[in-house]
Amino acid sequence: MWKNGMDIAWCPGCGNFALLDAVNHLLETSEIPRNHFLYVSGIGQAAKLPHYLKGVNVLNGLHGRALPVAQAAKIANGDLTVVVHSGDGCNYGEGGNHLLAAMRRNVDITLIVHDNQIYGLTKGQASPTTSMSTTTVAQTLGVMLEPFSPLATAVALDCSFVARTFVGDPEHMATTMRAAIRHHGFALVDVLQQCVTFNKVNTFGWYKQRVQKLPDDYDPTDRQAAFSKALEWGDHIPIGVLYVHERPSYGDLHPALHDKRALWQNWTTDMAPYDALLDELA
Ligand SMILES: Cc1ncc(C[n+]2csc(CCOP(=O)(O)OP(=O)(O)O)c2C)c(N)n1
Repeated sequence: MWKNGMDIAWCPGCGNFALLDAVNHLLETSEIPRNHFLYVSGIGQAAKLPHYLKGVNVLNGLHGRALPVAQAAKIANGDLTVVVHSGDGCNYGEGGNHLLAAMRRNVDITLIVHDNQIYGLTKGQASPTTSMSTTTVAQTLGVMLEPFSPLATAVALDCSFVARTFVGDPEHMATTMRAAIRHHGFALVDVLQQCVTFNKVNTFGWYKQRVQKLPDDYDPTDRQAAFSKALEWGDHIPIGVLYVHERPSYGDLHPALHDKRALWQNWTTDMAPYDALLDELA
Protein backbone atom coordinates (compact mmCIF):
# COMPACT_ATOMS: atom_id res chain seq x y z
CA MET A 1 0.00 0.00 0.00
CA TRP A 2 1.41 3.42 -0.99
CA LYS A 3 1.06 6.81 0.73
CA ASN A 4 -2.14 7.65 -1.13
CA GLY A 5 -3.71 4.24 -0.46
CA MET A 6 -3.03 2.68 -3.88
CA ASP A 7 -1.49 -0.78 -4.13
CA ILE A 8 1.91 -0.36 -5.74
CA ALA A 9 2.67 -2.60 -8.71
CA TRP A 10 6.46 -2.27 -9.11
CA CYS A 11 9.01 -4.99 -8.34
CA PRO A 12 11.10 -4.54 -5.17
CA GLY A 13 14.27 -2.70 -6.20
CA CYS A 14 12.68 -0.98 -9.22
CA GLY A 15 14.17 2.41 -10.13
CA ASN A 16 10.66 3.86 -10.21
CA PHE A 17 10.63 4.04 -6.39
CA ALA A 18 13.47 6.57 -6.39
CA LEU A 19 11.67 8.57 -9.05
CA LEU A 20 8.48 8.56 -7.01
CA ASP A 21 10.39 9.77 -3.96
CA ALA A 22 11.95 12.54 -6.05
CA VAL A 23 8.55 13.64 -7.38
CA ASN A 24 7.04 13.64 -3.88
CA HIS A 25 9.97 15.73 -2.64
CA LEU A 26 9.54 18.09 -5.57
CA LEU A 27 5.83 18.52 -4.82
CA GLU A 28 6.50 19.06 -1.11
CA THR A 29 9.10 21.76 -1.76
CA SER A 30 7.60 23.41 -4.83
CA GLU A 31 6.30 26.97 -4.73
CA ILE A 32 3.53 25.79 -7.10
CA PRO A 33 0.46 24.43 -5.26
CA ARG A 34 -0.19 20.71 -5.81
CA ASN A 35 -3.57 21.24 -7.40
CA HIS A 36 -1.93 23.32 -10.18
CA PHE A 37 0.02 20.26 -11.32
CA LEU A 38 -1.31 17.94 -13.98
CA TYR A 39 0.60 14.65 -14.22
CA VAL A 40 0.04 12.85 -17.52
CA SER A 41 1.25 9.39 -18.49
CA GLY A 42 0.86 6.72 -21.13
CA ILE A 43 0.98 2.98 -20.47
CA GLY A 44 3.82 1.04 -18.84
CA GLN A 45 5.33 0.55 -15.40
CA ALA A 46 6.72 4.09 -15.47
CA ALA A 47 3.33 5.41 -16.50
CA LYS A 48 1.87 4.21 -13.19
CA LEU A 49 3.81 6.84 -11.25
CA PRO A 50 1.02 9.48 -11.33
CA HIS A 51 -1.36 6.90 -9.78
CA TYR A 52 0.69 7.02 -6.59
CA LEU A 53 0.71 10.82 -6.16
CA LYS A 54 -1.48 12.68 -3.72
CA GLY A 55 -3.43 15.89 -4.34
CA VAL A 56 -2.39 16.46 -7.97
CA ASN A 57 -4.44 16.18 -11.17
CA VAL A 58 -3.80 13.00 -13.15
CA LEU A 59 -4.57 11.99 -16.73
CA ASN A 60 -3.57 8.45 -17.74
CA GLY A 61 -3.68 8.15 -21.52
CA LEU A 62 -2.77 5.53 -24.09
CA HIS A 63 0.62 3.96 -24.75
CA GLY A 64 2.74 6.43 -26.72
CA ARG A 65 0.03 9.09 -26.59
CA ALA A 66 0.79 11.00 -23.39
CA LEU A 67 2.34 13.98 -25.17
CA PRO A 68 -0.61 14.97 -27.40
CA VAL A 69 -3.03 15.11 -24.46
CA ALA A 70 -0.46 16.83 -22.23
CA GLN A 71 0.08 19.56 -24.84
CA ALA A 72 -3.68 19.92 -25.36
CA ALA A 73 -4.22 20.28 -21.60
CA LYS A 74 -1.58 23.01 -21.36
CA ILE A 75 -3.04 24.85 -24.35
CA ALA A 76 -6.55 24.58 -22.87
CA ASN A 77 -5.45 25.84 -19.45
CA GLY A 78 -2.12 27.64 -19.40
CA ASP A 79 -2.25 27.95 -15.60
CA LEU A 80 -1.54 24.23 -15.21
CA THR A 81 2.00 22.93 -14.68
CA VAL A 82 1.96 19.88 -16.92
CA VAL A 83 4.45 17.04 -16.35
CA VAL A 84 4.53 13.78 -18.31
CA HIS A 85 6.01 10.60 -16.83
CA SER A 86 6.37 7.54 -19.06
CA GLY A 87 8.89 4.99 -20.26
CA ASP A 88 11.42 4.83 -23.07
CA GLY A 89 9.11 2.49 -24.99
CA CYS A 90 6.17 4.86 -24.62
CA ASN A 91 8.05 8.02 -25.66
CA TYR A 92 10.84 6.86 -27.97
CA GLY A 93 9.00 3.89 -29.54
CA GLU A 94 5.23 4.06 -29.91
CA GLY A 95 5.14 7.80 -29.15
CA GLY A 96 8.23 8.71 -31.16
CA ASN A 97 6.55 10.94 -33.70
CA HIS A 98 4.64 12.79 -30.98
CA LEU A 99 7.96 13.45 -29.27
CA LEU A 100 9.48 14.96 -32.41
CA ALA A 101 6.43 17.19 -32.92
CA ALA A 102 6.38 18.24 -29.25
CA MET A 103 10.04 19.26 -29.29
CA ARG A 104 9.46 21.41 -32.38
CA ARG A 105 6.20 22.87 -31.08
CA ASN A 106 7.74 23.93 -27.76
CA VAL A 107 4.58 23.91 -25.65
CA ASP A 108 5.58 24.71 -22.07
CA ILE A 109 5.43 21.19 -20.56
CA THR A 110 7.98 18.79 -19.03
CA LEU A 111 8.61 15.22 -20.15
CA ILE A 112 10.34 12.86 -17.71
CA VAL A 113 11.30 9.62 -19.45
CA HIS A 114 11.98 6.64 -17.15
CA ASP A 115 14.64 5.09 -19.37
CA ASN A 116 15.26 1.50 -18.28
CA GLN A 117 16.26 0.54 -21.84
CA ILE A 118 13.56 -2.17 -22.00
CA TYR A 119 9.78 -2.72 -22.23
CA GLY A 120 9.06 -3.53 -18.59
CA LEU A 121 5.27 -3.88 -18.41
CA THR A 122 5.07 -6.31 -21.33
CA LYS A 123 7.86 -8.41 -19.85
CA GLY A 124 11.18 -7.57 -21.38
CA GLN A 125 11.12 -6.93 -25.14
CA ALA A 126 13.70 -4.51 -26.58
CA SER A 127 12.85 -0.81 -26.57
CA PRO A 128 14.45 1.79 -28.88
CA THR A 129 17.19 2.41 -26.29
CA THR A 130 18.12 -1.25 -25.71
CA SER A 131 21.81 -1.74 -26.52
CA MET A 132 22.88 -3.56 -29.68
CA SER A 133 23.30 -7.36 -29.22
CA THR A 134 21.24 -7.55 -26.02
CA THR A 135 19.22 -10.76 -26.04
CA THR A 136 15.62 -10.59 -24.81
CA VAL A 137 12.57 -12.85 -24.76
CA ALA A 138 11.64 -11.47 -28.17
CA GLN A 139 15.09 -10.66 -29.63
CA THR A 140 16.56 -14.13 -28.99
CA LEU A 141 19.41 -13.55 -31.48
CA GLY A 142 20.21 -10.19 -29.90
CA VAL A 143 19.08 -6.70 -30.87
CA MET A 144 20.30 -5.95 -34.39
CA LEU A 145 19.69 -2.19 -34.35
CA GLU A 146 21.81 0.64 -33.05
CA PRO A 147 20.02 2.28 -30.10
CA PHE A 148 18.04 5.47 -30.52
CA SER A 149 19.80 8.48 -28.99
CA PRO A 150 17.08 10.61 -27.37
CA LEU A 151 19.36 13.45 -26.34
CA ALA A 152 21.18 13.79 -29.68
CA THR A 153 17.79 13.77 -31.42
CA ALA A 154 16.54 16.43 -29.02
CA VAL A 155 19.54 18.70 -29.61
CA ALA A 156 19.22 18.16 -33.37
CA LEU A 157 15.59 19.31 -33.15
CA ASP A 158 16.56 22.34 -31.04
CA CYS A 159 14.47 21.09 -28.10
CA SER A 160 14.50 24.00 -25.67
CA PHE A 161 15.72 22.04 -22.60
CA VAL A 162 17.54 18.69 -22.74
CA ALA A 163 18.83 16.85 -19.68
CA ARG A 164 19.79 13.45 -18.33
CA THR A 165 19.87 12.26 -14.74
CA PHE A 166 20.13 8.98 -12.81
CA VAL A 167 17.95 7.42 -10.10
CA GLY A 168 21.09 6.59 -8.09
CA ASP A 169 21.69 10.30 -7.42
CA PRO A 170 18.44 11.58 -5.82
CA GLU A 171 19.71 15.11 -5.33
CA HIS A 172 20.80 15.42 -8.95
CA MET A 173 17.49 13.93 -10.07
CA ALA A 174 15.43 16.37 -7.98
CA THR A 175 17.49 19.40 -9.08
CA THR A 176 17.25 18.41 -12.74
CA MET A 177 13.49 17.80 -12.60
CA ARG A 178 12.94 21.12 -10.82
CA ALA A 179 15.01 22.99 -13.44
CA ALA A 180 13.02 21.29 -16.22
CA ILE A 181 9.68 22.29 -14.67
CA ARG A 182 10.87 25.87 -14.15
CA HIS A 183 12.10 26.08 -17.74
CA HIS A 184 9.72 27.95 -20.05
CA GLY A 185 9.15 25.69 -23.05
CA PHE A 186 9.30 21.97 -23.78
CA ALA A 187 11.75 20.19 -21.48
CA LEU A 188 13.02 16.63 -21.90
CA VAL A 189 14.64 14.80 -18.98
CA ASP A 190 15.91 11.29 -19.70
CA VAL A 191 16.25 9.41 -16.39
CA LEU A 192 18.49 6.35 -16.32
CA GLN A 193 16.86 3.71 -14.15
CA GLN A 194 17.36 0.01 -13.55
CA CYS A 195 14.75 -2.63 -14.40
CA VAL A 196 15.68 -5.36 -11.92
CA THR A 197 13.55 -8.01 -13.59
CA PHE A 198 14.02 -7.61 -17.34
CA ASN A 199 17.26 -5.72 -17.96
CA LYS A 200 20.19 -7.68 -16.60
CA VAL A 201 22.71 -5.64 -18.63
CA ASN A 202 22.09 -2.01 -17.63
CA THR A 203 21.84 -2.61 -13.90
CA PHE A 204 22.00 -0.01 -11.13
CA GLY A 205 25.73 -0.81 -10.71
CA TRP A 206 26.32 -0.56 -14.46
CA TYR A 207 24.92 2.98 -14.52
CA LYS A 208 26.56 3.96 -11.24
CA GLN A 209 30.01 3.09 -12.60
CA ARG A 210 29.49 5.13 -15.75
CA VAL A 211 27.49 8.28 -14.98
CA GLN A 212 29.51 11.49 -14.72
CA LYS A 213 28.17 14.92 -13.87
CA LEU A 214 28.85 17.65 -16.41
CA PRO A 215 31.63 19.98 -15.23
CA ASP A 216 30.64 23.25 -13.54
CA ASP A 217 31.98 25.28 -16.47
CA TYR A 218 29.91 23.35 -19.05
CA ASP A 219 27.95 25.77 -21.28
CA PRO A 220 24.50 24.32 -22.13
CA THR A 221 23.82 27.07 -24.68
CA ASP A 222 26.56 25.80 -27.02
CA ARG A 223 24.57 23.60 -29.37
CA GLN A 224 27.53 22.00 -31.15
CA ALA A 225 29.12 21.03 -27.84
CA ALA A 226 25.76 19.74 -26.58
CA PHE A 227 25.41 17.55 -29.65
CA SER A 228 28.83 15.97 -29.02
CA LYS A 229 27.98 15.45 -25.35
CA ALA A 230 24.63 13.92 -26.26
CA LEU A 231 26.41 11.32 -28.38
CA GLU A 232 28.66 10.19 -25.51
CA TRP A 233 27.64 6.75 -24.26
CA GLY A 234 29.63 3.81 -22.97
CA ASP A 235 32.31 3.92 -20.29
CA HIS A 236 31.30 7.50 -19.46
CA ILE A 237 27.71 8.71 -19.59
CA PRO A 238 27.23 12.45 -18.99
CA ILE A 239 24.39 13.56 -16.70
CA GLY A 240 23.13 17.10 -16.19
CA VAL A 241 21.53 19.82 -18.30
CA LEU A 242 23.08 19.26 -21.73
CA TYR A 243 21.27 21.90 -23.76
CA VAL A 244 19.12 24.98 -23.20
CA HIS A 245 17.70 27.27 -25.84
CA GLU A 246 15.50 29.94 -24.23
CA ARG A 247 12.91 31.04 -26.73
CA PRO A 248 9.17 31.81 -26.93
CA SER A 249 6.90 28.86 -26.31
CA TYR A 250 3.99 27.93 -28.56
CA GLY A 251 1.67 29.69 -26.11
CA ASP A 252 3.70 32.91 -26.43
CA LEU A 253 3.59 32.81 -30.22
CA HIS A 254 -0.07 31.94 -30.77
CA PRO A 255 -2.29 35.00 -30.28
CA ALA A 256 -5.27 32.86 -29.23
CA LEU A 257 -3.29 31.61 -26.25
CA HIS A 258 -2.01 34.90 -24.89
CA ASP A 259 -4.53 35.04 -22.03
CA LYS A 260 -3.64 31.37 -21.22
CA ARG A 261 -7.31 30.51 -21.15
CA ALA A 262 -8.23 28.79 -24.40
CA LEU A 263 -10.61 26.56 -22.47
CA TRP A 264 -12.81 29.46 -21.41
CA GLN A 265 -12.99 31.27 -24.74
CA ASN A 266 -16.31 31.51 -26.46
CA TRP A 267 -15.43 29.78 -29.71
CA THR A 268 -18.81 29.31 -31.34
CA THR A 269 -20.85 32.50 -31.34
CA ASP A 270 -21.49 32.73 -35.06
CA MET A 271 -22.48 29.45 -36.71
CA ALA A 272 -23.53 31.11 -40.01
CA PRO A 273 -20.21 30.45 -41.88
CA TYR A 274 -20.34 26.77 -40.90
CA ASP A 275 -23.97 26.45 -41.90
CA ALA A 276 -23.14 28.10 -45.25
CA LEU A 277 -20.28 25.66 -45.77
CA LEU A 278 -22.53 22.70 -44.97
CA ASP A 279 -25.10 24.00 -47.45
CA GLU A 280 -22.39 24.36 -50.09
CA LEU A 281 -21.19 20.80 -49.54
CA ALA A 282 -24.69 19.28 -49.38
C1 LIG B 1 -0.21 1.23 -29.21
C2 LIG B 1 0.26 0.20 -28.20
N1 LIG B 1 1.32 -0.58 -28.51
C3 LIG B 1 1.75 -1.48 -27.63
C4 LIG B 1 1.12 -1.64 -26.42
C5 LIG B 1 1.63 -2.67 -25.43
N2 LIG B 1 2.48 -2.08 -24.44
C6 LIG B 1 1.99 -1.59 -23.28
S1 LIG B 1 3.20 -1.01 -22.27
C7 LIG B 1 4.39 -1.40 -23.40
C8 LIG B 1 5.85 -1.18 -23.15
C9 LIG B 1 6.17 -0.40 -21.93
O1 LIG B 1 7.53 -0.06 -21.93
P1 LIG B 1 8.02 1.36 -21.48
O2 LIG B 1 7.20 2.42 -22.11
O3 LIG B 1 9.48 1.42 -21.71
O4 LIG B 1 7.66 1.39 -19.93
P2 LIG B 1 8.11 0.44 -18.73
O5 LIG B 1 7.02 -0.57 -18.56
O6 LIG B 1 9.44 -0.17 -19.07
O7 LIG B 1 8.20 1.37 -17.57
C10 LIG B 1 3.84 -1.97 -24.55
C11 LIG B 1 4.62 -2.43 -25.71
C12 LIG B 1 0.02 -0.81 -26.14
N3 LIG B 1 -0.62 -0.88 -24.95
N4 LIG B 1 -0.40 0.08 -27.04
